[in-house]
Formats: sequence, C-alpha cells, structure tokens
Amino acid sequence: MYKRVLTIQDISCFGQCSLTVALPIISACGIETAVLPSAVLSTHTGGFTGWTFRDLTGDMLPISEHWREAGIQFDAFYTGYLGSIEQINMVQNIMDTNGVEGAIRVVDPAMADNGNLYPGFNMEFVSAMKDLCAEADVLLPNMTEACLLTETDYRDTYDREFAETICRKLCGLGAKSVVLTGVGFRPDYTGVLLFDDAKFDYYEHKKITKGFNGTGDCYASAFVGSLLRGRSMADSARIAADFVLECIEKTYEDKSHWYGVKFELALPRLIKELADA
Ligand code: PXL
Repeated sequence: MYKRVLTIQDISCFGQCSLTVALPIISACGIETAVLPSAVLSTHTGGFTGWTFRDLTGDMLPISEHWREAGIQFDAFYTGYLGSIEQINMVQNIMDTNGVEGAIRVVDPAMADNGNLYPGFNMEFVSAMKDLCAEADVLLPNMTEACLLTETDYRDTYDREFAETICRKLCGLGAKSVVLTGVGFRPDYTGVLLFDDAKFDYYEHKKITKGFNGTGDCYASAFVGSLLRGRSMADSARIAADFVLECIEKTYEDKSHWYGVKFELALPRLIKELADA
C-alpha cells in the first residue's frame, strides 16, 4: 500500500542533513513524503560557523491547520531536529490531530552526538524532548542522546548490559520500541540495538571512521522508508544500517567532503533492496 509520511525537522540548505536527506531518501523508498520545516538554516551547525537561522515556529500550526481543513492526513510522522521547546509542544499537537487512526510515530531526538549537545541546546530542551519520546512508537537515539534522555553519564566504551539497560529505561519513559544507533562493543565494529516487544536484536557491522554529520538523519530516513514499505523493525534497522555504511564508504576518502555523506550514491542499492518482495 502507498503510504504518506510527514517529516518535521529543519531544512539546512547546505550540508546534507535533516530535510535535504529525509525527503529524497524516503521518497526513493516509494513513500509519499510531506515536509514541515521547523527552521531554515544556511548550513547545519556541525562544523560550520556563522550560519543563518530563520525560525518557522509561527508557521507550523497554520500549516497543519490548513491540512486539517483540506482533509489531508498522514499514515506516519517522523520528527528530527527541532529548534525550540515550543516546537516540541507543537509537534505533539500535530501528531495528535493530523494523523490517521493509529498513525506511526517515529522520533529521532536529534540534539546531540559524541558526548555533546549540539550548539544552542540545553538540559531544559532535553527534558521537553523526553515528553516527545514518551509518545514514540519507535525512538531512534544515538548513544549520546540516549544517555541524556535517561540521565546516564555518557561513556565511550560500555558493554551490552549497559546498552540494554539504557533501552529499557527509554521504554520506561513511554516509547514503545527503541533502535539505539552507533552501538559498538569491540574495536572497529559498530551496530544498532533494537528493543521491541521485550526482545533485543543486535545488528553489528564494521565501523569505518569516527562519524559524519547527518548520518543519523540518513539512518532514520532509510529506517522510516523501510518500515513504511512493510519491512519488520529488525529488517528496517538492518537495511538502514547497511545504507549508512555504504553512504560512509562512498564519502570517507574524499577529505573535502567533511560536512555530510554522499547518500545519493547509495540510493540505488536501497531502492533495489526495497523493490524485492
Ligand atoms: O543532523 C542533525 C542536524 C540537523 N539539523 C541541524 C543540525 C544538525 C546537526 O548538527 O545542526 C541544523
């Protein structure tokens, strides 16, 4: 069945993250993708300085009200980077009123990485984000975000028990299931840990480099696309991980391409993978 998703996050005009990756990736998966931009930035905030930031908070409810009047509804919501606590509250309202009965809610609490909050965020924002996470059918944090949300001290190295405890705590916040990304238990390997239906499923793959900006957005987008194409949570978690690995493989040797990944070059395989069955 042809599904329609609404993704709510900023548009960083340059830099291969947020909406500029979500829209092409989810569309390539064969899913109708509508966007609600929360802000317009000249670039993302990871490594650039002096970016512009146009806050679109004031447009978000009028846009969603117009959709409601026009009878437009969504089968799923996928939220990413949000610029303020006020926007988090609006997103909750939009998910409550603009979806079909039982619309799926995928929340990526995009606010931190490598042990640090992104510029402009604070613990008050983290606390508001917990409320949004509580409503998620699927929560997609990286290890830094998961530690912040569960008030756990961030660690570079940890064991499976540590990661599983965090997943359980995230579900304790109210999320139905969790896909914890960037979870590695041995050198040169990383993976994703899925906690769904009281069961864990770990998919490990090799780690190429320390991480690129926007890979979390590429992951979440491919995950949403696969899930809405009817793949299981575990298959979607694996398909998205393989996609991001290929994105990094296509990028890391090009030192001039430090700001994001060349996800466009990995789309053909993703499309092929989702075309079968
Ligand atoms: O990739 C997450 C993201 C999204 N949007 C903006 C960002 C970042 C990460 O740095 O700065 C504006």
